[in-house]
Amino acid sequence: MVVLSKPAIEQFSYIRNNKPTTLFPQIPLVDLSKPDSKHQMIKACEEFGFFKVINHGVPMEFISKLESEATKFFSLPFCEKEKTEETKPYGYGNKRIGPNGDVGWVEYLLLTTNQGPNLLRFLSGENPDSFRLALNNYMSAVKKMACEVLEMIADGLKIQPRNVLSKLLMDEQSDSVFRLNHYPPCSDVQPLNGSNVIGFGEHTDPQIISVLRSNNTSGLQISLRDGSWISVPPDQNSFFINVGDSLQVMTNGRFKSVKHRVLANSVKSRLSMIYFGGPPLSEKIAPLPSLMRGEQSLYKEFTWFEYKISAYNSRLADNRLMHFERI
Ligand code: GA4
Repeated sequence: MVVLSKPAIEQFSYIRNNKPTTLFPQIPLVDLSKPDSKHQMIKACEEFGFFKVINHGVPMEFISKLESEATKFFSLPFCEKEKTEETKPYGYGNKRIGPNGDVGWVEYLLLTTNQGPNLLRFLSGENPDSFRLALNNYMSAVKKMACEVLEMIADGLKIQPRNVLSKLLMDEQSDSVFRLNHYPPCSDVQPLNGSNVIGFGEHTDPQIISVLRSNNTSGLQISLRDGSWISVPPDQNSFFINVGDSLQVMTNGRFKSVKHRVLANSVKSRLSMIYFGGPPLSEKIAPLPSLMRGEQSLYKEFTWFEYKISAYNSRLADNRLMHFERI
């Protein structure tokens, strides 16, 4: 069993398992092979900023290969995993999330996606080539699916050209990132009665769109508009799509970036893989003109670089868009 390095229990936050206050709503489900999927996506992005996709076209062999490579990687001794530390924030991380004091019951590997042959050069372990191949195959397939989703969203919003959003992910300079999160079971930390240890604290994703897949372990929760939290039943054969802060701005607030968090499981390990589709650093993040119909922008103009700098000066749970809203 993998245990995270020296947990100082007081560092971790706990969440009381409060009973649901609202009727448990269904997580929106979008079948990518259905003709009306674009309309369902728009509705889900407006209501939840979150939905699940099936018939996604990502080959199962890519998914299971990466899952088994990642499992092997996280089972290595700490001193081996540590060797893959890169220039912050990239590489291997353990408990510490971001530079400003956030911690979670999690270890992870954070990678840039657009480094060509240089990609993952720092990976160590028993068979780094096979891990690299699995990562590259998975990331390309998931990026393709993310672009299809963004093109369907553009169609659903009746904006042209339909690649207005997907081209930002396809750009050679796109600042997209990829994250493997491993949440070991936390049986050695005694959860207070009826409470859970936080694996990854509440936050919104800064990018345009995030595509998440996990093994069959629960833990992911999303926050609804009324502030209540609902648990997302795990489904290892599907993907979950999150609206990020940048897409909230590009739709002038019509879509909301979804606040989410992960609770650690006391029995099972959770492994998740997340592709965060982001724009090039120099890209201006502003509402798409064709969506404005005479409206005022809710946001000041800023570049993705400026937003990223500000994000890395924030704590995980902060409302990062607040600084960019017009008063
Ligand atoms: C949240 C989404 C992605 O995991 C991430 C995270 C990043 C990090 O772990 O380095 C951040 C976090 C995330 C938002 C605020 C800042 C930056 C940690 C943190 C405290 C890779 C990202 O892009 O933003």
